[in-house]
Amino acid sequence: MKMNPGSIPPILGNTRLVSDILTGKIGSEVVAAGWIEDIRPLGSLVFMTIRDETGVVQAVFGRKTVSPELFEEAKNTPRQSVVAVRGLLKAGMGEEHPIEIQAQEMQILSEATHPLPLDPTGRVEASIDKRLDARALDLRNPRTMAVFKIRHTVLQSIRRTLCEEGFWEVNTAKIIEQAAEGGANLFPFDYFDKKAFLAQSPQLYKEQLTMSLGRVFEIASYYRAEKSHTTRHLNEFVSVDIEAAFSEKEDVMQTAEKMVANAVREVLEQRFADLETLEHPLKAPETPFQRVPYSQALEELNSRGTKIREGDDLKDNDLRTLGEIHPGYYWIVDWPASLKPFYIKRSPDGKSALSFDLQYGYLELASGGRRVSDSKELEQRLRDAGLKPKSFESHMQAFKWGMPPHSGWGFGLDRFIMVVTGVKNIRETVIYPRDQFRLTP
Ligand code: AMO
Repeated sequence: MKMNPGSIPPILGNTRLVSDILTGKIGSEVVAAGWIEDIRPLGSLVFMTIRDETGVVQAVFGRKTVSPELFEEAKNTPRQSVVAVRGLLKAGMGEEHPIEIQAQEMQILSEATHPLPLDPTGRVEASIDKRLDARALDLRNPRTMAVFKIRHTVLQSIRRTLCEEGFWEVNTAKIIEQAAEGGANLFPFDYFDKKAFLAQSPQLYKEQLTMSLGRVFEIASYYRAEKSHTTRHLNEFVSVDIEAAFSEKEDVMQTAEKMVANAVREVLEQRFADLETLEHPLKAPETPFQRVPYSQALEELNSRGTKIREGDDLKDNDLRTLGEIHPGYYWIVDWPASLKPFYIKRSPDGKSALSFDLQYGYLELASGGRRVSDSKELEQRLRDAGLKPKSFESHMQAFKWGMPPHSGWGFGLDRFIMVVTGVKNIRETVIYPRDQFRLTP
């Protein structure tokens, strides 16, 4: 873009992206707009690094090439202020900045007020709580930004894979009257003259949709009123859910494997620099993932000294032990029917559930299975689970209108981002996480 000498044009559009400037022609005039990361006065020069979401560029202000006022301003503008700097591109002096801007003019667009709550360059480490309290500023830290750029790529990849596999993307209601996953962890609120709840999962809706759309997926936030204050639980989390008509559990397990493998491959291809920023040695997984029957998991645990019996659920410690034995992706399959929800179909002998959990080491990433699709069987399963079929009337009626056999799963996106980015706390994978103690920002 050609500019009148001595003026910075209105900063609009993408003409100012640092990534474009860094690939610009030596001698051309550019305007860099972003936040000041660093200012280093060195004799008759001031070096200012300007960062935006695409990278960092260095502007050099020379005592002899700019006015004395601008030279002083360049030295004294508070770090993290938003500025626009106009100048000519020239070859840089150091290795770190092979191209830099010989500054001619600067506009301060918004001055940062110091002291800031944290240092977004990451040189001074801050606790997760401090970072979350100042999340907008924390996102300027290249490490934090890398997590969310990777999350973006994962989401794009997941959508692409599921669309290629013939799934339709849908959006179902999040304000609901009836629990899908049992009543214990619902968030209730007043809905005009009724009581309503926030959805725990799209379970009932996605199953209903298989009778028309066949294969559906949804990526959305869900809400669970659990007081589990751990590094892998949130009260608002994002789940990728699929449901597929005329599918066995093995079919949808393969869909999950494809989705995971594609997402990791695309992150390796497209987000290499972000993985380097995070110092995370991500590796492409081999598919198929190992299938570990629940009974084998019990044997493995018992052989390691854990006393666990058929029918017991796997507790945190058990999953940690299993994670040591199986450090990557694996499935735990054929759970006892008593440990799985009413909508999961039982094996022909009635003992086990046609179900699976996808694990990454100790971390449960997904769960699902073949569903009950017969209305009488569903009614019985509700009663067995101590639930009232009457409360599920609107769901049950769909099962009388021709419900195909179907299978599906729910996949915790935030937990998967932990795996792909290597961060250890789920709060780092969500821009504005919600837990028992956090409602802001
Ligand atoms: P489930 O309750 O196992 O299954 O949830 C599916 C996946 O969602 C993730 N997840 C969570 N992530 C963060 N914080 C939480 N509090 C949280 N709760 C769950 C986990 C989990 O594996 N309707 C079934 C799925 C199905 O059968 O299709 C369901 O909701 O990664």
